[in-house]
Formats: sequence, structure tokens, C-alpha cells
Amino acid sequence: MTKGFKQNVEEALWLDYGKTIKEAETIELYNAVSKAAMAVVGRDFGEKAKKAEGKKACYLSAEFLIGRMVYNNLLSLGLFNQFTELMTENGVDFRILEEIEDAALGNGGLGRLAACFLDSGATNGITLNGYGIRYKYGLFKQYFEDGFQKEMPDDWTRMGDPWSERREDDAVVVEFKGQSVRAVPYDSPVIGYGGKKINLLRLWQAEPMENFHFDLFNDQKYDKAAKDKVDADAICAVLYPNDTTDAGKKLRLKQQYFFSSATLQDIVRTYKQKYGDDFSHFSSEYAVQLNDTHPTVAIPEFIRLMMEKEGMTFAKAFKLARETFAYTNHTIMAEALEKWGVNLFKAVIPNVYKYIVMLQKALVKELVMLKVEKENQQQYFIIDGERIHMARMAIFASHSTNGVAQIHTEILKNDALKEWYALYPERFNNKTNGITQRRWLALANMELSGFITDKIGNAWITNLDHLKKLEKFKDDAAVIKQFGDIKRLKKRQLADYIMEHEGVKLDPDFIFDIQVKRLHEYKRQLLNAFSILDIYFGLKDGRIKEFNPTVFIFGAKAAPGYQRAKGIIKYINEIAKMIESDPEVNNKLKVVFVQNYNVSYAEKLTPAADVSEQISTAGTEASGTGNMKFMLNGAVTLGTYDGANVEIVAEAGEENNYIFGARVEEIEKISKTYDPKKLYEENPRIKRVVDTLVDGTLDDGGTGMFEELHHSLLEGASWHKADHYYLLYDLLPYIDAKLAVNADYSDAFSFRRKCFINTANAGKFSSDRTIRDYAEEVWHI
Ligand code: 26Q
Repeated sequence: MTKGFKQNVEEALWLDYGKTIKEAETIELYNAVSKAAMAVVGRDFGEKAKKAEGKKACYLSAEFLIGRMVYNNLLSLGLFNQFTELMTENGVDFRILEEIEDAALGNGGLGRLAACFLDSGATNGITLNGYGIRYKYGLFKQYFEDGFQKEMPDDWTRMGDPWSERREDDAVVVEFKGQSVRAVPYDSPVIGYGGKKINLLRLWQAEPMENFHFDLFNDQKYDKAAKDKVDADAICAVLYPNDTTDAGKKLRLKQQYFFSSATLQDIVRTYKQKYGDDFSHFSSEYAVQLNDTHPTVAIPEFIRLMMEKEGMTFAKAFKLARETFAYTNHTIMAEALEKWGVNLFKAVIPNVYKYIVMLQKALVKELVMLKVEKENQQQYFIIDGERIHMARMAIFASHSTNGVAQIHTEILKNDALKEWYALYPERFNNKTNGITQRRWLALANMELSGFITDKIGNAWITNLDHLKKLEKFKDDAAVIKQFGDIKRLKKRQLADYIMEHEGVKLDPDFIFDIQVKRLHEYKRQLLNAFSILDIYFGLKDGRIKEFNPTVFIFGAKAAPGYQRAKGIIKYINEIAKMIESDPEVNNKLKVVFVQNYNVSYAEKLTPAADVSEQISTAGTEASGTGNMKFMLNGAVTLGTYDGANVEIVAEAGEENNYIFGARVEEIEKISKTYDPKKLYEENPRIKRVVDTLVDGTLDDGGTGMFEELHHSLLEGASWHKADHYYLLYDLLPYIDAKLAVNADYSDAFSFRRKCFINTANAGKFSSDRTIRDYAEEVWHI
């Protein structure tokens, strides 16, 4: 069947557009290639995936940050080589489809993790289907105007969506107070490597109950139909940018209930086709994983469906829920733990609120049974005064709560959720995150892939532990040289890409030091900025004499309402401008902030890094996954003891990475007495860099943003104490570590050897391993 793939592409092009490959527009080529590949998948993939033999895991997630699908699908189907041949035969660069945009239906780590998990599930023969929302607009597109972030809508289906199939027959109805909508699924195949297993990504789209007919032009009916359409469209219109100031938005609750309810109705319907009204097999047929609390309303919804539609008792429905659901926590930051106002909740889904009340009662009963004293009970309450605590509900009504890296799980058990751990220690478990090596090595870095396969064979594509076999080459100067040459090539390619997209010229002989991730205070891009300024002043003053030329590359989106984060972007852009215009240093120091950092940009940046910046305040980054992508592609980590950095260093050796700064225990110890102003006043280097925010060195265009940042560091604000993320505390040790990396770079062999050892020890961080652990230990598949 795959033999004719080339002809199928040509035929599709001819039939749909009357064009040959040479004549086709990029979008036409894209559609024809996708269509020919979808023909190989077959139209019935969705039915097959839903009804696969054995236990099925359902991954409920408000975000799937898939990125560009076409190359990945061709690779998985074994069609990649035929595709590149076909393009080459016609004089077309196979990378042409990179002009087609990617699907950004997610914010960052949590959404990208969901996408990596789907790839790993299918590749490992595990039935793992994804369920989410088909947002009309994904995460905003970002550009800079005078160094300020600007946002544009991301109309990702504008050019069509050839990888999905609308399944009208599987539509269900979701009821809100005063509004009923149809949930229509769009199914995309999730193709395991080798094409043997195809799972399903089902994204729900909200539509009005009565489809809009323009012939209903008679007065009120028209008005009603138009309004119903507008109200339904609103539900799936936009992805919420990870923005805690928006946390209270009613529409977000509607989104959450919309896809949770549609998914459960779908699962229950499919189950009943097999077992009828006998629910005794339900929890051996389905496992439901909640990606953070965002889909947690699925729990009371499930209980509602079981009681109202299936006539079950609460006790039975609750037991079934506990057996079925499992919860992953992705953050310990208090402001990101979801809570809903009781009144808001009742205004949106009063029918579901009833079941939350039942859960609260069951909780109190259990607390009494477990001998929790009355005065200690309130900390567990799902309904606590005016607030509904989603994480508490998820822990109480599921059988598993997991963190996403060892250190994160320990913090959950001993600190953030310690009262729950005391009640249910057996429920808590760790699943250290991972990334798929198919996208992040095989596709993103074909040169390194070829090199690795040449040395150790290609088994690493489905078993990343094989990379360990590279270790035997670690002292082989010729191999390390070859490895270094590939890095140099990827830096050259990135430099070309950045020239084209940002108009900034980079020299591949510079050190490429990269920090890419969402913009957030806890991730401390501002700390990186301060370190660059100190190095800048050091070079100018002659304090720093030896320095290997370095470019500091940033990529990050700030949530549109997060003013402080936007101020940091402006600040870094101003630093870039100042350094660029200084002939004393611009031959050895450079800063570039790339626009619109997304999955596709990450695929260019990751292979080109010498240094991976992972500098969050210890105890704040649950895991990180960018850190793993850089490690796999042979960068050293310059980072704190936080998240998965701890495990990266345990695998690859502290001597091959650069760890600095306060650890969690130290932060805890000093937190009460920490005085950033003292550090600032006692240390002229600290004072000098911090004061660039207010002394006229850099200009925020009269917005007051820099002054506000300065104030937040030295005085604090009502919601956070001064320098809440310990930038000034870690600044000098950080600069020392950065300068150590810089000095070590002089010895090319020894530096590349460190990078090589990182690649060789990245096996643990495959999402294949993570998914197998979930399958065994949580889903019992
Ligand atoms: C909450 C309320 C209202 C609106 C938006 C949100 C919201 C949206 C997205 C809250 C959080 C997120 C995303 C969180 C996230 O991406 N967390 C990251 O998850 C990764 C995968 O586990 C980890 O590696 C990162 O450490 C963690 O920050």
C-alpha cells in the first residue's frame, strides 16, 4: 500500500488542483501530502482506536501543543524517505512544508508533554487517546514593536486542517445553565513509530444545537439562531494564555466542563455498546488521566452521569470514579492551584454542583473515619467557604496523585500537599517527565541522528536507553570532533534561520547560550539578563579579561495580561540594543530575543545550543522538559537544583554540567530573614546591574515598567515580598558558573566531551519510559 505513496501525492495534487509538484503552491503540496498519508491511515482509525482491545487510557487535557504534524506522521508511517525523494526529484527542498504553521493548542510544558505522551503511547503499543478542545485560536502569535511584545490571533485552521476528520455521528450534547451546545469531535490519528498502532486525538468543537440557516430570515428565529451560534463559538474560541490574573474567568470553567462532559459521555457510550448496563468492567476497560486540575470537573460529571443516567448509587459511582481517575500535578505555586467561586460555579453548571456537595459530604465522612480531628478537617475541604478546590477534589476522588519529577513529588508529599500525603500515602507517586526522541532528535536533528545511528545502530529511536552505548566513545578524540562538527553545523543553520526571521546576524563560532520557555518571574529570565549586564560591565571595565564570544538567545511569550513579564521582555530587548551599538564589546557579546517562540522554533534552537539555561528558583519548576531536549541534543546545563535538572545531573554527572545557587533547603532556611536590599547595598556589582532599571542606562519608553521591576526586587508588593524569587541571592554564584562555562569552552575537546556525555545519558528522559511507567503503575495496562 505504501509503495504508491509518491504516485498518490501526485494524483491528489492533480485531482484537487490540476497541478504538478513543480507547479504547486506550498499549501497545495501540503494538502496533497497530508491527504495521501491520511489515505494510508484509513478513514476508520477513530473507531478502531476507540474500540481497541484491552484497557484504554484517556488523557484529558485542556492543552495539546502538537506543533507541526506532517513530518512526524510521515516519519511514523515510514514514508519520510519517499517524501524527500519525491521532493528532490522535483527540485523542491523537502523543508518547504516548514512554511506551514503549527498547531499551538497549548501554552508550554504541560501542553507539549501531552503531545509527547501521545507519540509515546502509540509507539509503545499502549492505547492512549487524547481528549481536548478544538480551539479556534491557539496561543497568540508574538512579535516585537520597539522591543515591546505585541500579540496577534493564531487562526491555525485558516489553511485547512487535513489531519483531522469531523465525526458528526459522534456528536453529544453538553448542558449549561440556560445553554445547550453540541460537542462535535474532530479526530486526528496519533501514529506510532512504525505505523502499527494508531491512537486517537479527539478535539471537541462547540456548535449551536440548531445549525444556522440563513433562510431563517424571519425576525426572532434569526436572532435566536445567530445568538446561539455566537454563544457556542465563544466556548472554543481561544486558549487561555497561562495567566493567573484570568483565573476567575467564567468562560474557562465552561471550556473545562464542555470537553470533560463530552469526553465522558463519549467513553460511557462506547463502553455501553460493549457491555450494556453492566458497569462492573468499567474500570478495567478505562483509565482517565487528568492533566492538572483543568479537567477535574470530569469527576463530579462522571458521578452525575452514573447516578442520573445509569441509576447508580452515590457510593457505587464514587467507588468507580476513584478506580478510574488519576491526577497529575504540574505546579506547586499557590496562585496556579485552581479554585472556583461557588456562586460562579452554580451559575454555570448547577447540575454538577450538587455532586460536588456530595463529594464534600463523603470527604467529611471519610475524615471522621480516618480520625482527623474536627479542627484539622477544614484544610481538606473541597468546598471551603466560598471556594471549590479542584486539586483537593482530584486527590480525594482518584486513586493516584503524581508529581512530574522526583524533587517535585517530594515537595508535594512533604510540603505543598503534606496533609493529603498523611491521609493517603499509597496514592502519591512520581512520574518524571520525558520527551519524545522521534521529534526532538530524529526529526529536529537529522545530522546528530545519523551520527548516532552510525555509531550504535538505530534502536535508540524506540529505546532511548541505547544511547548509553555512546559512552564508550567518550575519550575518542575523532568521535568527539565529529560530534562537535555537527553542533557547529546546527549553529550555522540556526544562525541562517535567525538572520531570516529576526534580521540578526549570528556567528556560529560564538558560544550559543539559550534560554527558551514561557516568560515567568520564577523562571528568572531577569536573572539571566542581570548576569549579562554584569559581564558587559566587566568586559568594559577590564574586570573580565578572558572571554569566549557568546550570544545569549532568548525566546519566550508573556501572558498578555502579565505586565511584569512584558517588562522583562522589553528590558532584555533594550539590553540587546545597547550591547549591539557598543563597538567595545559587540564583537564578543550579543543578545537576541527571538520572536514568536513556539514548537517549530524550538526544533531549530534545541540542536544548536552549547549551553542550556535552566535557572528557576529551587523548588519552583515542577520538572521542565526543555532541559531534557537540550541535554539530548548535546548541551551542558547551566542550572539550579530544581525540577528534572536534579535527575539530569544525576544521570550525566555534575562534572559535566554547571549547577549553582541555593537549593530548596537553603531557600527555606533563609526565607524568613532574606533581605535583598542588604545585598544590593553591600555589593556594588549587584547594585550597578539592578540600577540599570532606573538610572537611565535603559529606557522603557516611559511606561514605568522598569521602575516597577526595580520596586518588586527591593520593596516587593502586597502579594509578594521583595525579590520573591531570590534573584539577588543567586546572582553572583550564577555569574561565576556562567564564567566557568565560558572558560571551559576554550578546551574544545573537554567541552564537547561534556556535551557528548549528556547525550549519551539522556535515555531516562524519553517519554516512552514515562508512559510505560504510567501504564504499569497508574493505569494498570
Ligand atoms: C490556570 C488558570 C487559569 C488560566 C490558565 C491556567 C493555567 C494554564 C496552563 C495554569 C497552568 C498552565 C500550564 C502549566 C504548565 O505548563 N506547567 C509545566 O508543566 C510541565 C509538564 O509537567 C513541567 O515540566 C513544568 O515544570 C511546569 O511548569
